[in-house]
Amino acid sequence: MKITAVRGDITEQHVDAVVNAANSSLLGGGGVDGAIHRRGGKAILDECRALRDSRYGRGLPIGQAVATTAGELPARWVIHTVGPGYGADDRAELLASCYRESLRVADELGATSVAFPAVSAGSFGWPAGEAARVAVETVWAADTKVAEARFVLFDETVHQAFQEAVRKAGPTD
Ligand code: AR6
Repeated sequence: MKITAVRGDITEQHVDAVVNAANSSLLGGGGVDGAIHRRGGKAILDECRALRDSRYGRGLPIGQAVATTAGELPARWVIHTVGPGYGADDRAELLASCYRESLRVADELGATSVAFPAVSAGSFGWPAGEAARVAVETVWAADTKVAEARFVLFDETVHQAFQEAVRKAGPTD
């Protein structure tokens, strides 16, 4: 798998699927979530509402992932996942689960290129270095057909942390 860490805006990525750092409500919020719903338009929110009505009446649990259309975004799908807050006891396992489950959903969709944000590294309070290590190690070790994982980071410090984690993971192709 080719793994890269680029600085940019996740809503502008031309990939099969972009991952959203959502919350359990699936009804939007700030950060990446706000940007995806703003740029992607109403179709995404409509599908999220339908998912709440059908499968996730109690909300999408932390560490799980579910897909919707990508509306007006250049991608084909949005994969919504809910990261753990930094205080959670089993936070590293839950964050790893976000990436593993997102890749599992990508495989179900037949998506082979996926853009990830730094899940939990914003409102949810994770230090960039720890968030990057869990993210890159998990994606690197995943059993998946996804051929390209692109981490898209908004802030330079977070970008540097992910670049460092990718470098430590060794050559990717
Ligand atoms: N593209 C890429 N990265 C971005 C973008 C963007 N357009 N916008 C922000 N980031 P966050 P979390 C970076 O807070 O910590 C929401 O309200 C940001 O700088 O989006 O998982 C949800 O509804 C940070 O490095 O996600 C939840 O309630 C990283 O993306 C909660 O926040 C993640 O920050 C989720 O918190």
